[in-house]
Amino acid sequence: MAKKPMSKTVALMFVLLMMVGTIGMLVDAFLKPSDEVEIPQNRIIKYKLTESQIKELLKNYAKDGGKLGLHPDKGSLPGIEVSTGSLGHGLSVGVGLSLAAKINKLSYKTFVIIGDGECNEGSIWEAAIFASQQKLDNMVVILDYNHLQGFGRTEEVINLEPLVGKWQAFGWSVKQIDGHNFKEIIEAFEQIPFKKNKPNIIIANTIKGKGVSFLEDKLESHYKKINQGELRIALKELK
Ligand SMILES: Cc1ncc(C[n+]2csc(CCOP(=O)(O)OP(=O)(O)O)c2C)c(N)n1
Ligand SMILES: [Mg+2]
Repeated sequence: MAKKPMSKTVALMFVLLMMVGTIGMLVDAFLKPSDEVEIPQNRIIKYKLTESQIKELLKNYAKDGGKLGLHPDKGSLPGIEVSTGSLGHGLSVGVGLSLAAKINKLSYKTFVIIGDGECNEGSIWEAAIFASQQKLDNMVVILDYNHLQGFGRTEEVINLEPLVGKWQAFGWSVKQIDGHNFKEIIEAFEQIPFKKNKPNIIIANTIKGKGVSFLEDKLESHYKKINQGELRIALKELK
């Protein structure tokens, strides 16, 4: 038996993931401090990297043979349980894990972060229909609604509106929050499941690159590599 309090660190992790525009997937159990649940040991992500290991990873970032690729690669590093990065795949994997929890009567929840541009993928909607048919109220999606994707504004590429109505029509229980507000993030997590037998989606309204003046809400921030001078400015602005 493992006891797992919900922590602000976890919420911070989600915010950071959203800020850097990462589409990732985490499987874990979020519980009120008084709750207890049996979490399968192989689902608990435990790892800590030393400073020199981090430096080594960054030195070989996105290089042939490097462990830290542009997209998460299963097996390259501890904690990366599935390869994602091809938009639209993570949700299907997450839905499968949620279904497995139901079948095996395990109490973990599955959290999947998806982007608004990622919702252009048909596989997102296929997974969404399946999750509601299976009544996966242990499934939580956080949709990073920053209105930007790789090559344009979401409204101009493929407009998702009315977004709340779409997810509701697909059988999900929807909550909208300010994705930069810790209080709202934590409150939303604490209310899961929003409704019995319905999968949950948190639509997090965000601003891409928030906090860094030359990246904030800028299309070019997506593929931009910042230089040393810009790095100094960014770090100063984020303090
Ligand atoms: C199937 C697929 N098509 C295209 C890409 C290239 N691509 C990577 S990120 C991205 C934009 C994603 O936009 P969004 O989901 O809104 O994420 P954000 O950049 O806002 O974090 C694109 C088109 C990809 N990774 N996978
Ligand atoms: Mg986006």
